[in-house]
Amino acid sequence: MRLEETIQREILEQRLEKEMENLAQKLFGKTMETASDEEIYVVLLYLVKGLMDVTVPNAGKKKVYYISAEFLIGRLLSNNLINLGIYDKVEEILKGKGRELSVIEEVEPEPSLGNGGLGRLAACFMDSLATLGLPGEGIGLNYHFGLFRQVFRDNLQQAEKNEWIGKNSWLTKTDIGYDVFFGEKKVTSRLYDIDVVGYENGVNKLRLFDIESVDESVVQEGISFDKTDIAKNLTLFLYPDDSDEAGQLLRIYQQYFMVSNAAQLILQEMKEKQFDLRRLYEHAVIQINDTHPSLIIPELIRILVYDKAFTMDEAIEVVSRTCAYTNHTILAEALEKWPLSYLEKVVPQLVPIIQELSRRVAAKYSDPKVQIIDEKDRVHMAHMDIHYGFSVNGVAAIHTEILKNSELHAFYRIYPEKFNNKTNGITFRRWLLSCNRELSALITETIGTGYQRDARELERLLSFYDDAEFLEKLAGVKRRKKEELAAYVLEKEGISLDPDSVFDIQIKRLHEYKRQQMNALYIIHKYLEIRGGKKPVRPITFLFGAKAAPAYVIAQDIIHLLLVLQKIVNADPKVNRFMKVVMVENYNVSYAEKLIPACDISEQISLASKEASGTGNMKFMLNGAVTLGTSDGANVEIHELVGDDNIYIFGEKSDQVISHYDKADYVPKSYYEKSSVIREAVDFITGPQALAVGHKENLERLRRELLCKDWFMTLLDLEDYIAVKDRMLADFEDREKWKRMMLVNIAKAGFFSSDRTIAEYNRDIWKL
Ligand code: 26V
Repeated sequence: MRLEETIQREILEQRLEKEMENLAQKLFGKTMETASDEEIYVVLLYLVKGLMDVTVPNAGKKKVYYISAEFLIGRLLSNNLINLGIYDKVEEILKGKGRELSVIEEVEPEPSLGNGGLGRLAACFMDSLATLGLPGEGIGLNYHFGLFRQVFRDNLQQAEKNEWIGKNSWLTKTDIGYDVFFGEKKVTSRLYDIDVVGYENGVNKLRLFDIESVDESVVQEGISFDKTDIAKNLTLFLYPDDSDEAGQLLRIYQQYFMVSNAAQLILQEMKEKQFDLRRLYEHAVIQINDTHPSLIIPELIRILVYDKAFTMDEAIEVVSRTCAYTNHTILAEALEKWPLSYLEKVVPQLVPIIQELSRRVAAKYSDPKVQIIDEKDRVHMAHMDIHYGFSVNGVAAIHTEILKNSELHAFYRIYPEKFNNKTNGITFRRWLLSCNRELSALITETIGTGYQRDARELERLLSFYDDAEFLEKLAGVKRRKKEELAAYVLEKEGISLDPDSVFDIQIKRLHEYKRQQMNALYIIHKYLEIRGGKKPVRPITFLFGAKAAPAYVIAQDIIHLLLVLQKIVNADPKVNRFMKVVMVENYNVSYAEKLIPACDISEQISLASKEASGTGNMKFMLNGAVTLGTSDGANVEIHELVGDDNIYIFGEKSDQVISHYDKADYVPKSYYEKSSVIREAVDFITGPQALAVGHKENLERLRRELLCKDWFMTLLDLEDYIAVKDRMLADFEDREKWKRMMLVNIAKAGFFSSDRTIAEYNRDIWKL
């Protein structure tokens, strides 16, 4: 820091305390000592917003617009304090007034504007863009309730609405708004901004569109509501249940609303800056985050042709040079294909454009696999992105290879130059500095602060591989985080945990391909072993956190099984000294921030080829957990980085799995019949103990699914999973070996900083 900056910082720090007192007085007529926790939170909110207001915006000749239906930003207070460089000072000032910053942080409602990985990635990218000083904006929707709040009743998941926008929030209402037409129907939007401040750098904006006519009172029980009244419900929820036609239509309404606003915002900015629209691509790059914003392509073409006098050829050329597409999944059910008739109903003005785009493709390529409109009159959104964008990227090395060699092979043959890989990353500000202050303090004390700017510097920790004192401190931090989590779980879930047990954690969206059910079968297996007299050397704590889409029946059944196991295991006096099961309620970003630092075993057990990347796997390794995983997504790159000795890999490889699908030769029943271990575990699901606690219908359906379908091949990998997990638990007892594994995982995590990912996007795609 230069002298000038040091002086400025001192002045700022002296003013902070005064400013906080002033705000408390002005807003509540109280002092910092007498204000409530909620009031102090509001004081800090105003303080931070004020500071961000006077921070220099990142600027440049070209800007990236990251359009995404989800930005799972989580709570913002502590991150903003860290990025502004005032966390420690504010904590100290509060301490002087007898207050705890960690307590105040808990007051903040969490904005859950995402389902999982894709939305959380977008939030990490916002942080890294700002930190790298790159001009960029996120564009999305201001969902009033975000993702549902999960409550457990009768061992089943119930969904409730999740309010997060209070009188005081991070949102700043702007005077920007646009008319958006759905055919003849018109709604008027309103833009809200959230400032995103970089780590000791400038600010960018997250721009969330809303409509003022939204009526929160149309939500009846749980999260059900009349899906047809767009003016009232358009931005109420994130991805409402789309199992029926009304739900799917609402989703198209949301998508078009998002991109129409985005297009108008971008074009207005071009006009204000007097940029030549014919060179749009020199000033703007639009990153299409999965296919939810894909309608931006026909919408921009429509505006350029009808309002700006471009020919169709010219409009297509300009738009294609501006838009880039990221693929986040190969799951067929998640690849959007909208019936043309739905688009006719919602956005008839786009239909002729989409038809023209499709005609041009059909005239050039006869392969049915690459058509935009298929023979059933469905519009393949990803296909439109690939033909009419300049870049297609996957999110981990193996995922991009699968795109090129199988899922999108027909496209790869046409456009090999468009395909590129951008392995995901996470922001170390949230997933290390903020959620694990003890670990970051230890790292700083050991190798200095350089790693906070350049995450690769974490590798310097490797020189402490044989340093018993350092390894002991590392284990001490883990122990402390496990104690903290145990206290929190006791308070929230009413279950007491033993911090000396192994903490085995699987937290992620509930989906069959992620195979929480395989972990459940392991738990049953362990339970039966213990009942049979084979006790583990050390108790094991199995922790889960997961929400399931309300319409996803088998996912609900898996949650039910986990809750039933929780009841059975924790109540069994013969067993509960040796194992505990906890499915935490309402898993979200804030809960993740408590679970991840406390983890020993990171469960990343998706069926190989199905998890595009995963990002939880990165957060866990960064916090010193060891991965138990399949060769899938970013696990493959973690494996390459840490080497065979510091990770536990099991299960069939992705090419074997893909070949099972091609040949249709996987028969779960044969695995059941061959192995008594598998049989006993599967049969337990509908055995007398489970039925005494759970519901017959759910449990029978789940067992039948595993035996007769098992689309994601749980039984295929189960025996290998059990063997490798048992070996891992045995290795945990070699404490010196385990601490070294922790060290190597932390030291090698630098590659997974989203600063690296964003630098690569910029180098290869955006060129800002
Ligand atoms: C979407 C849907 C929507 C409708 C019904 C079922 C379904 C199932 C899956 C999805 C996934 C949407 C895409 C997604 O979230 N992908 C995740 O993106 C992360 C960030 O790149 C990545 O780490 C995860 O592996 C990937 O699953």
